[in-house]
This record gives sequence, C-alpha cells and structure tokens, in this order.
Amino acid sequence: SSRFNPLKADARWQAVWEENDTFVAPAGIASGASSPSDNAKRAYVLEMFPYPSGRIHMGHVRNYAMGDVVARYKRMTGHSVLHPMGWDSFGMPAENAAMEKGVHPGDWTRANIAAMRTQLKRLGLAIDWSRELSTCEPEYYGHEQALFLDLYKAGLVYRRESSVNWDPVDMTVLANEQVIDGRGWRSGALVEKRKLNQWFLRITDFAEELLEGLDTLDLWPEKVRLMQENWIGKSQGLRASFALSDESDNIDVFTTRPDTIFGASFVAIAADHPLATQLAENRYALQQFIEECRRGGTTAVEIETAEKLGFDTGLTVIHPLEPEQRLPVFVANFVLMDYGTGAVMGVPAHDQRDLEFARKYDIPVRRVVADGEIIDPVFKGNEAFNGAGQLVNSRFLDGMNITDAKAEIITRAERQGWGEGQTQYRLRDWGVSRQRYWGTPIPIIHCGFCGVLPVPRAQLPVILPEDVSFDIPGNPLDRHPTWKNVPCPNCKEPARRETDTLDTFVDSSWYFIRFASQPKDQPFDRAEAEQWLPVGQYIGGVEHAILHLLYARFWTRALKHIGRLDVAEPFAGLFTQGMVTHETYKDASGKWLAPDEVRDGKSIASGDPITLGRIEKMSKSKKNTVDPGPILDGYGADAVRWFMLSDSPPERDLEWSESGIEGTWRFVQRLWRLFDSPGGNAGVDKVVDRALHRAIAGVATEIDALHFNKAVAKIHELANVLEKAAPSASRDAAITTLTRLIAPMLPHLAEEAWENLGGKGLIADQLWPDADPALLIDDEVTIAIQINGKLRDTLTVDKGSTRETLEALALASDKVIKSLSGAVPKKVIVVPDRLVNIVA
Ligand code: ANZ
Ligand code: ZN
Repeated sequence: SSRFNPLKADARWQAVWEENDTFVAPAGIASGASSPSDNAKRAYVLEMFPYPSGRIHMGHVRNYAMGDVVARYKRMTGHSVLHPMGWDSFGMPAENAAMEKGVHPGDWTRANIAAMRTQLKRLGLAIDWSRELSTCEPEYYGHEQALFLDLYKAGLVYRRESSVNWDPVDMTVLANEQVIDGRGWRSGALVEKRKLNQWFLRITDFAEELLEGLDTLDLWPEKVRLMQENWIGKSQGLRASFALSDESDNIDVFTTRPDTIFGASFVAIAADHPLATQLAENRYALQQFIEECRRGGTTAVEIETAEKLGFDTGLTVIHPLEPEQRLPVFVANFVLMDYGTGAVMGVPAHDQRDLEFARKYDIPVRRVVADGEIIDPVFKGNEAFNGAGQLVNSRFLDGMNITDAKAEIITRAERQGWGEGQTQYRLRDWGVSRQRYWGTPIPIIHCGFCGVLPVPRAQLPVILPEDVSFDIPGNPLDRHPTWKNVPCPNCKEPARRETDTLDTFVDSSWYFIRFASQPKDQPFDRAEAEQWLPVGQYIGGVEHAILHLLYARFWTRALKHIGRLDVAEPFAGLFTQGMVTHETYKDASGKWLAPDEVRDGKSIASGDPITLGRIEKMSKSKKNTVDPGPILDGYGADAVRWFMLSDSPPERDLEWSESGIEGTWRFVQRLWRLFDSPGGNAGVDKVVDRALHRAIAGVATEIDALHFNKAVAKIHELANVLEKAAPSASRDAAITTLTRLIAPMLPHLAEEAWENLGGKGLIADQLWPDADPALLIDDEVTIAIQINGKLRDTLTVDKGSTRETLEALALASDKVIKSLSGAVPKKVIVVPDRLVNIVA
C-alpha cells in the first residue's frame, strides 16, 4: 500500500520479536560449567533504569531511543547483545502516594510498573524482557541484603552516631545533596540537624582508587569525570596542633596553605566542635550562637555567600612557630565539623573568608605572600591575595615560593612534633540509613545482651511487612506491632530488628550486575557476570553524574575487595543525553497553559492571545510536558524515535514541537514510498552506488560515535538521491539495503519494508551491510594548471581522465588563454591526476 500504517506495523512486529525471543541475550557461562567458552563478541548496552513514577515521559523516550539504536546496531554488527530493562522501584514517592491517596506503596508501584512497561513496549525497544527486575521485590533486595552482610563482615559497613539533615515534613534523614538551599529537595521544608545512629559504607577507603580510576575512563564525558574528581576533592596539606595558652588542650587544624602560617592571626572552630560544645555548657550566649550556626545552610555556596559570623571564646592559642604570639579562638559559622579537623587557622590576607571574618571582628591581617613590590606586613583592602608569589614577613621562609615553603613547614612540623603532612578528601562515608518504609530492610538485629548482629543467612530475605499504615508521619516499621520483634539469633532472647531501610542508591549500585547474571540462590554468578561486564555503553541523565555513578563505582570496587567480582570499572562508556524541552505558555492572568490548551497563539478556553514563555525542560510545574502516549498512538513508534534522534546532537537539549513530529511523520512516509518503488531496471547508476556506500559507511561511523543526528542526516541524503534517481538495478539494490540502514532507528518500518521487498527472516537479524571501499573513494581530483612551471589555474576533473582530455581542458581555461595572450604553446606536459604544464 502507499501509506505506512504504524498502528498495524508496530503491534505486529513487536509481537513477532517477542515470539521469536529476538532480543533475549544468550546465557552467559556460569562458574563451574563445562561448556566451551563463548567467544562471541559481547556488547552490554544499558540505559539508566527508570523510577516507576507512573508514566513514561519524553526524557525516557529519548534515553531509550538512543540506547536502542546502539543495541540494535551492535546486534547487526555481529555482537551478542545484553540490553535489559528494570525498575528502580523503592523510594519516597510511593510513600507520598500512600499518604496522599491511601494506596499501599507496593500496589502503587506495581501498578505504575505495569503501565510503564506497556508504554515502553509500545516503543518497540530491543530489550531482553526475560531479565526484567524490580528492586522492590524480595527476589532482588534479598540478594542486596546478602551483599550488605558480606560488606559488613569485611568491615566496609559500620554504625555510628552522626549529625544528620532532618526533614521535618518528610520525617526522614536527607543526604547532603538532597538539601538544596537549606531545604529538603522534595518537601521544600527547612532542614534541621539531628543526631541519630546511622549505617555507613566505607566509600572513603576507596577515595584514592575512585579518583585514579577516573583516568582510565576515556569513554566518559570530560565534565562528568571532573565533577567526580571535585566531589572526591583531594587536598594535600598540614594538620597542625595549636596549644591553648593555658596548655589544657590542643586545637588541631587542617590547612592546605601551611606556607602562610606566619600570617595566621586567629583560630576558628566549628559550632559542633567538641571544644565548642564543652565551652557552651555554662555559657548561654555561646549555646545560642551554636544554635544559630546549625540553622544555616551547609552547601559550599551557602557557606561562601553567608555572612561570616563568629563568637569570641576568650581563649587563645600559642602559635607553634612564634610562641610569643597568642591567637584568639573563635567559634565560626563557616567552619564545617565534618571536614579536615573541624578547625582552621585563619590567614586573612590570603583567604577571602578569613579576610571577611577578620575585618568584621577587627583581627590583624598580615601579608605573608607577595607578587610584587608591596611587601608591607599590614595588608590593606578587602580582597584576599591567593595568587602565586614569594614568601615575605615569614622569617626563614622569606624569598621562597609557595611550594617550597609548604614543604619546609611540613618538614619542620614533623620534626618538631606539632604537625604532619596530611591528605584530605572531601568525600564522606556514605550514610545509607533511611527512616522510611519503602526500601530494602537493613538485615540487622539489635539484642539487649549481644548487641548488633547480622540476620543469619538462612533467614534472608528480610521481607518488608505488607500490613502497614501511613496515617501518621514517620516510619511505619518503627510502630509495626510484630515485624520488629525477633528472637536474638545468638541468645534467643527477645530482640528487635533494625527498622532503617537502605538508601535507594544502594539498589541502583549493583542492578547492572544482576542484569548480567541472575541465579536464584545468590546475587550473581561471578563468571557469568564477568562475561558481560563492564557495561559497554551506559546512557542516562547528567543529574546522575556524581552520586549514582560514584556509588556504583564504589560498589564494584567493594565487591572486588571481598573477592566476589573482578571488574575494575562498572561502566566503560558513558553518555549523558540532553533534556527534552518545550515552549511554555501563559494566559492573560499569568497562569501556565499546557500545549494542548493553546491553538494558533490563543488560549482555547478563553480565546485570548497567550504569551509565549521561554523554551524549558518539560516539567509539570510549567505545564509544558507532552505525554508520549497519545503521540505514539497518532504517529507510531518510528516517527517518535526518529524525532528523538534527529533534531539535535544527543548531548544537547531537544525541543519537542508539533511541527517537528509532523516532519518526521512525513519523512517516514517518504521512505515508505521509496520502498514501494523498485523499478526492476537492469542498469548501473554510479551516482546511486556511491551514495549508498557512503551512507553505509557514514551511518555506521556516526552511530559508533553516538552522533545519532548525523546518522539521520546521512539517511536523508541517501533518500534524496534515491528519490531523484531514474530506475536502475543500482537503485533497487540501494532501496533494499536502505532497510538495513534504518533498522536500528526505524525498526518497524524496516521490518515491514524488508518483508515487502522479499527479504528472508527478520531485518533485526540481518547483518550490517559492507561498504565497498572502492565506492567510498572520491573520484574527482583537482589538478594544477601551470604555464612555464607557474600556477595559473586549478581544475576539478574526473579521476583517471586521459592526457588528451586534460590537455584540452587546460588550454580551454580562461585564465590560461588570458596569460598566454595569443602565444602558441611550445609543448604541453601532462601528469595524469596531478598537473598540466604548458611551456610557452
Ligand atoms: C589556612 C589557609 C590559608 C587556608 C590560606 C586557605 C588559604 P580545601 O582546599 O578545600 O581542602 N578549611 C580547613 N578545614 C575546614 C573546615 N572544616 N571548614 C571550613 N574550612 C576549612 O580547603 C582547605 C582549606 O579550607 C584550609 O586551608 C582551611 O583554610 C580551610 F591562604 O588554612 B586554609
Ligand atoms: Zn542476644
């Protein structure tokens, strides 16, 4: 027929792929199996698995369309492909839904998964659904509990009291990065500090490895590597001890600028520093100040921008190199307890925060580094100098550069015993305790007699109880009447279960391993997992550039550490795609309007003209989301996929527009008419042959480089040539081959056309065509035209043109005729494909 009907074709081919297990990955070879080793090239293609919020959004569609092109292309280039899908299905929204709508988090989640699975399947993704997993099911989280206990046994898990960010609305502890401008990332409530016993993973043991590993990830975006590097935040410096003047105690500070020690004019400690706590015991004003500090934000930006506040304790310390100097000790809001030692030496001339503080509290500011003439010890102005220079006003350091001075101070401190060189990481241990119901129960039992004990392996999984209520805020596990109560595995006396659950980032730290190998009785089989890992191409949003990727890298190393898996890095290749954006609209009253509430620049409801807002990331708050569901119904999967791939470079934002999807729909139909038009003519068409082979090579190169939009452009070029070409055998062959070239991107159309053209089997099972190198070579050359050895003109001619042709063309050149001005050439020397020299 002359029209491609996606509604029929999509469902039909999706069913065929499913019946044939077309995209089921070959089983790996499990440990101990005696089958011959499987030598097929393997490709593990993975998109970050979705959170089952309820509906697929355009961001998902873009993400999965890209991954699908890679997966299908890898199959066509002879790889065994693993391309799985699952659900990151624990987390707070399910509990919020439970509180708001009274549905059980499990029911809500599973219903969402069912709906989203159906929607995803509508896209015709080449996914091995037999490996589908959902992190909220005991079949998954039970294994996670086993791994947690393995890490516990290896000493990589510990429990300690720590100050946490408490979200008073969601009634939960938040990770630092879940606190945005001092507020909970979901609730928006002002965050408070609380002390709780928390479970931690020792990610800091791997700080150096995680940093060094970044150098090996050359298939990762540079910016992501940089973000991870900054997050790990390695600093080298000095830990120095300043004795209190009454010698009752010492204050240890950490500094990355030991060279500036002669410029130190005060010491500041964090509000949570033990000394501050001690001093506050009988000083109400200090207690109040500490409270005030706790209310302040904790992010780098907040600390940078907040007004620097201090409380003078009245204590002084002795400068370790100038014992006659006494420095005042302040409690200050810009010093963090959980970095370095929770105390700093203030060097106002060379540190902006210290300078602001010093000006405010009238503390001396002494210059100790200078980059020019001015070496006056009295530092003026309000801008600290942190550039390179020479040490001044610093006794034995005078004249040294900063690097040498640092080394000198560290050497002296170590020799004299008041300090030592120290490497410091910004990275903190990973607090994984969450006071929530909808998460993996931490498999621990607390016994009043025996203490903290792991749940015996035979009792795993520790299953979440179903009968919980969300009528009151807080963790339902805490108030569950029976679930908590268990006999102690050791003394059999009544004991209680840990009621904290694991951070959902734990669930996503190893799901890609479980995809690769999913035995029933253990988290994964090592040999089988190692056959697939690392993930060759991982695709996801840049919002996961730091935490998820760092945690997965850590988890992989931790598993290696305990001998369960020997993989250095989990994700060899990473791609972070851009967002899907849309215009925004407001009506006369300033209310946001959804795209389907607007027609021809007017509000459909009121008929009034609307104001066009900025193009922004699709979001519910701006009402500029477009639901993929109806679009898929209207245009079919291929047009939507093609749109997602075609418009912008994949790392950039993509603007969704009606006209855009209309355009891709028309192109799909254009291709269809091409497939309907073979002519059966016998002739050869060199132009078509060349265009085809250039497309074969070009599309492959662009898909390999993840330049999907360029691959799309190459197919457009070929289609243009074929549409213009007269019937020929070349054209017919090109049309047949074109089905393969579009197969990764337009799989339904490709299957349908392949079948109509008499192809055998499925297009999904075809190999990528070979490009004939001879046809890739440009067959025009530029030759030089000289007169008496001097360049006069250049001509572009067919390669292999004869001497006679070249001579004739050269003599016909306007420039040559002009230069010769009537003179008769004595001789014409022709070097084919290179030059013509006319001797006059
Ligand atoms: C003296 C000094 C002089 C400093 C100077 C800087 C410049 P990075 O590089 O990020 O590791 N610092 C140390 N511990 C701190 C804490 N708990 N809270 C707030 N600030 C802290 O930063 C290290 C520098 O940050 C340290 O070096 C210290 O200030 C400060 F010209 O010491 B510096
Ligand atoms: Zn006990």
